[in-house]
Amino acid sequence: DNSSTTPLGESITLSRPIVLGFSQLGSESDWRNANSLSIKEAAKEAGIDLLFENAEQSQKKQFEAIRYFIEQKVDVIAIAPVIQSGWDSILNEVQEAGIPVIIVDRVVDIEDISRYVTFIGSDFYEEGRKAGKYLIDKMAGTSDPIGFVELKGTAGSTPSIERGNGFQDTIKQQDKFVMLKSQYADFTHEQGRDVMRSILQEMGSEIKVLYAHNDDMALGAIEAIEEYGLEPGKDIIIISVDGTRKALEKMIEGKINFVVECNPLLGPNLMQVVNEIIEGRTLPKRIVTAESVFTEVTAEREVNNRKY
Ligand code: GZL
Repeated sequence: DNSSTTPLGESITLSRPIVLGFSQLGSESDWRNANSLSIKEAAKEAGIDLLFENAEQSQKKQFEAIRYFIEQKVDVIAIAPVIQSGWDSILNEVQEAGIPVIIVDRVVDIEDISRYVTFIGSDFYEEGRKAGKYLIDKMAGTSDPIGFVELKGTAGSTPSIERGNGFQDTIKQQDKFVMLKSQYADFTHEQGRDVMRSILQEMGSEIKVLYAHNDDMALGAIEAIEEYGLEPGKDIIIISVDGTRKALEKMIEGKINFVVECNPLLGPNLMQVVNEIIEGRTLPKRIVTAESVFTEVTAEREVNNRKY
């Protein structure tokens, strides 16, 4: 059985499975779908009853899901917040209901961080830095101006903000890199393709590099680049983030040059934290997920291991 701590710190004993309400932000990408599957599988493994609500990238729907969890008197609420802002009042409501909160994947910008127990997610700034360092190494031999395009993820989301900052901070040390365009494409394949199509119409021949904040947008952009008549991975160097199977397959075809891994398999970590909260344990405020990078060489070895 499980013991849970009430806001007053007393411990009570649960003689039933723990109930976790999880507000998932959407199903916009392969990464997101792998993340959802990992959480569902891990809940089953752990014997935790999971109430799973998909907000289809709507913060308003996330609020509705969270109010539903409060009504259902779940034991713990986990949230993957679509954007960083706007969370203070809903988290005050959860606090008043006495339900502990775990933030997953992306970050919330709130006044009082005591509103959540811990944040489990990647260091997106570091992911951006890894992408920038690769580009600096790749272009070390030339001093000619290098025009690049950036496809950004969901506006106001932690991965988009931080992957942008990490990348720009790293390459701005060399003024040969010229940002031609930096546009949002919301982490989706379709918007990656459509936004890249219009950028190519405007300045196709000047583009030497594409930095996409996730694989789905990179894969969409590759379609647009090939339609336009250029060779992705050769005429335009392509750098992406996530490390999905589809991206590694494109890398093996030579159409993507570098992929920074962003690990979606947060399920087991999340369930561990849920159990520890119910047991009344104290937790670190931040749990960083382990991740690496992929090059043409490692893609070959890794591609068949990818679960997503
Ligand atoms: C990153 C996650 C991002 C992925 C995208 O942790 O929030 O959202 O990089 C996904 O693929 O859409």
